[in-house]
Amino acid sequence: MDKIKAEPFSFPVKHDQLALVVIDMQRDFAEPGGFGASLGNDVSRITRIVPDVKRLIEGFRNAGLPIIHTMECHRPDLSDLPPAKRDRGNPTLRIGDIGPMGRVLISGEPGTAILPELAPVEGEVVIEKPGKGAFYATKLGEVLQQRGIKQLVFAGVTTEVCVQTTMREANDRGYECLLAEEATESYFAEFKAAAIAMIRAQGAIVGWTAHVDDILESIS
Ligand code: TIU
Repeated sequence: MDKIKAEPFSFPVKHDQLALVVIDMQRDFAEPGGFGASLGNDVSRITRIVPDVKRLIEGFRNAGLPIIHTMECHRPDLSDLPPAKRDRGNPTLRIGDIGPMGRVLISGEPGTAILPELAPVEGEVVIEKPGKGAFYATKLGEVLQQRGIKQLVFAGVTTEVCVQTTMREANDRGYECLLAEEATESYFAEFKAAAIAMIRAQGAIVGWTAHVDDILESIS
């Protein structure tokens, strides 16, 4: 059996069941004027991981392995936006408001798009999701089942919000999950470190973590 060097122990990779899931690498989380910035965050932390996310995407593309991109966003009529989500906190812009990149986190708006360097290509799955987790109110589970995918490598943002929520949802559904450490980021360095530590604690209670180089070496 092939293994990827990982923590807390090697990841038992099955190449015919493996896919990459890139979570929410959208302008709204990475550029000034978007949703992440409206919450008071330093968005430059997010742009720094783009080269590593890109390396991972290109590695999966070159290996002919499936890639799934997710986008956190809502319908223009806000029918999938619970008031409890819209009204939480004190952002400068709320979801659905008009900002410098169009309506914040609304499907089809310029700011909602995936960063151009990481844009999906034909044949890759794009899942629009109204929640932090990518399984809630989406077709992700069916897509994975139809394709026989049982192992997921995760990249994207933010580590402790949408990435970790989706990993927990996937773990409960029986998927083996591996987080690519350099290809995920948080607005808070200590939250990224804590999320990585809690995911792989207790014998990989939520999943494994590995370096991008070790993942790429295994699939090339
Ligand atoms: N994609 C994602 O993580 N959505 C967030 O709102 N993250 C924050 O950290 N705010």
